[in-house]
Amino acid sequence: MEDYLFDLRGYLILKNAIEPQLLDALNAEFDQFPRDLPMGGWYKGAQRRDYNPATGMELHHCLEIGGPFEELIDNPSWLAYVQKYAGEQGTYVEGLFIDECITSQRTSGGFHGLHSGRYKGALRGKYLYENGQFTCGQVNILMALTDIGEGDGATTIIPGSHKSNLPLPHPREYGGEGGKTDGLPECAIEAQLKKGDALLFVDGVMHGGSNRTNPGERRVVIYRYGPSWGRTRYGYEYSPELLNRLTPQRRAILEPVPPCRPGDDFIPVEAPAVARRAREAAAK
Ligand SMILES: O=C(O)CCC(=O)C(=O)O
Repeated sequence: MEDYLFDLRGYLILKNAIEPQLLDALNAEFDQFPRDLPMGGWYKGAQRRDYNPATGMELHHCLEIGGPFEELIDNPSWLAYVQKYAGEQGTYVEGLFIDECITSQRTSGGFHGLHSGRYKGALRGKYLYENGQFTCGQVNILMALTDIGEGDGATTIIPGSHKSNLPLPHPREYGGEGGKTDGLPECAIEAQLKKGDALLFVDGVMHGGSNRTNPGERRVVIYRYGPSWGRTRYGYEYSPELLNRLTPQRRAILEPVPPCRPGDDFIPVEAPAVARRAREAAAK
């Protein structure tokens, strides 16, 4: 049923995906964020880089902060889904890579205009199901650290738009293409979440964040998973300090294929799952 719904709508809601202790630890990290950090300013290896002035404070590359952010990399609540949907399973490049990881705090007046959709969409966000297999370019996990109900600025999705052939009419009326938004097209839904829930969606589905009108702030973390051969959107690189302290499974998701530079004294290996299969075959 889940695969059917993901294929049909382009998203799934994973209830209680983050256990309460981890949720508390993440919220404690958010409490420490310097709210006056200027655009471009760094905080523990993450950089403030709001997508646009309406989206609110966003720290990119938040995995460098460490601690609870590392535990999210291979969280069992979604790992098998992202492996299946975006991990190129069964191919010579099987594996995952997190190509963007951000924190987002949105206060009253903030929103993220509708964007994406299949029509003229980038290959990076494409949805594809072929030969009995999912091959998505990017699958996002948006984790709610606060309850996100009416007026809280829930993520909006146009279900099925990852397969649509036509553009959304009048996108600027819904905050798209730099417009402002007071409402949503009737084909859109608000993915309201309880804290601890996660929204999984293919980036190729049309989505955005509705107007936050309530006081207080919406807190989310977003990890974008793609295939092992991806690279980060803005050129951020995971530091050796971070990579070296990770478990092998987590490291393989941030550095699926270790770099091999001219003169290096080793023969490079394939993507982790492929290398594992080769080892197993050799051992037989
Ligand atoms: O902030 C949101 O709810 C939507 C996030 C978004 O548009 C994105 O992940 O590209």
